Amino acid sequence: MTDLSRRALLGISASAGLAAIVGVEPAVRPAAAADGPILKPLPPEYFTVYGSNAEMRWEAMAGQGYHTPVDRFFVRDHTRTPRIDAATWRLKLFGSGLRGSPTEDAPVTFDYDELRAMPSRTITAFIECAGNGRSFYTSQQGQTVSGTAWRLGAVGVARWRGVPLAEVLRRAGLSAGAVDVMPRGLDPDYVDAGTNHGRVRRPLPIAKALDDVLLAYEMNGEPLPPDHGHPVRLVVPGWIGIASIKWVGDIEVAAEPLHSPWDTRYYRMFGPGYPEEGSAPLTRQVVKSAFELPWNGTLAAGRTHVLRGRSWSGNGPVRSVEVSTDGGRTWRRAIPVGTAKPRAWLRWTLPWTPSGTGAHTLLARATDATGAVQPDSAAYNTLGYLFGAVVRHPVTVA
Ligand SMILES: Nc1nc2c(c(=O)[nH]1)N[C@H]1C(S)=C(S)[C@@H](COP(=O)(O)O)O[C@H]1N2
Ligand SMILES: [Mo]
Repeated sequence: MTDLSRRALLGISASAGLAAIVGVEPAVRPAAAADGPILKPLPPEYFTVYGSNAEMRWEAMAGQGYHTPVDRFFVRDHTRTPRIDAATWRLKLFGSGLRGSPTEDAPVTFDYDELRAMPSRTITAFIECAGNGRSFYTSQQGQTVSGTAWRLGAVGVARWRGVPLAEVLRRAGLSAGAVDVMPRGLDPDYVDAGTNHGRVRRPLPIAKALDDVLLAYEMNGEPLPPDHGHPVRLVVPGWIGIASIKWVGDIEVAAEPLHSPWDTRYYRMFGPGYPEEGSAPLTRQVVKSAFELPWNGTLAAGRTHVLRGRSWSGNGPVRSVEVSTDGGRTWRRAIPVGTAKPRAWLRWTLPWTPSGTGAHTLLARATDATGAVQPDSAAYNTLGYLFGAVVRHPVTVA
């Protein structure tokens, strides 16, 4: 039996069985046979697809406004996008960090309408995969790393509306002793090399949880789309994408430190120079820049082009950007477009009149408000996280 037909059979029998016994639609519907892992269209002019992950082509941001439209926002699914019915969905909170220590079997619950009725907040923030830029460890530094070979398109900036996580924790009875919260997704268990790691979940320290984290139900003014976490996801500004758990079903709140494979086995630095168990769990993203140009694209000779790009950092706003059009020999200050937002990017431009024809290398190097500047090379780690070095972007002038 093929994988597809097996999935189809399982899907049909599971839904028929549940409907017969319970008589209601389950909150998480089995995937239809025709669905790929990602549900939204992935046109090749906007995306490069790697299985259940889809990277935005940076030229798709050319001519766009500040935010990344949903139709070109990258998707990173450990397994596949579940279809979740907001009407039957419940958010469950439990654990030793809540008053009365409610258990997983008898949690505090909120439904979708209750969440939407709470005071809301809207923020503009990037979500970026910790592995964004991973392919450059190999192509620029000659190093072998494992994981999806992203270029720079595993990042997007959206306007997120939702309830501050702090508000929900307070209403659930947060106690003074809480140290960690652990949101968990409703997508299928993640199985890696024969090991079932369970549902995607990652602990978040209470200080960050109470600071600026959102339980978001809207993205760019629309209900959260299925691929980006419908009905509700976390948005953890400035932090690596895995912190922003999609399709949140429950949140454990604990008076002792929590762990999961996503803060022990993954999303730490491993390799030479790091302890056996890896670095501390990764939190903030590093400074990065990208041109709104195709990779290896062609620019017309003999005229002036306005180069455009965007730079961002998990430490705060980007302060300045320099651009080199001669492979890094000379640098010019890029012209900011609008103001840099603290949790998102700075747009910039620079006119360039190429001299001669042939291969050219464009570089952009940003400095953020903390003074952090993009280095020439990134610290090697076996899983290829946090590639923050200046990227050498090839173009042909013809
Ligand atoms: N439940 C769940 N949450 C998840 C993931 C996942 O596979 N399952 N992927 C994480 C990772 S690694 C990233 S980079 C972001 C990607 O968010 P996006 O797909 O909306 O761009 O979601 C995070 N949240
Ligand atoms: Mo990620």
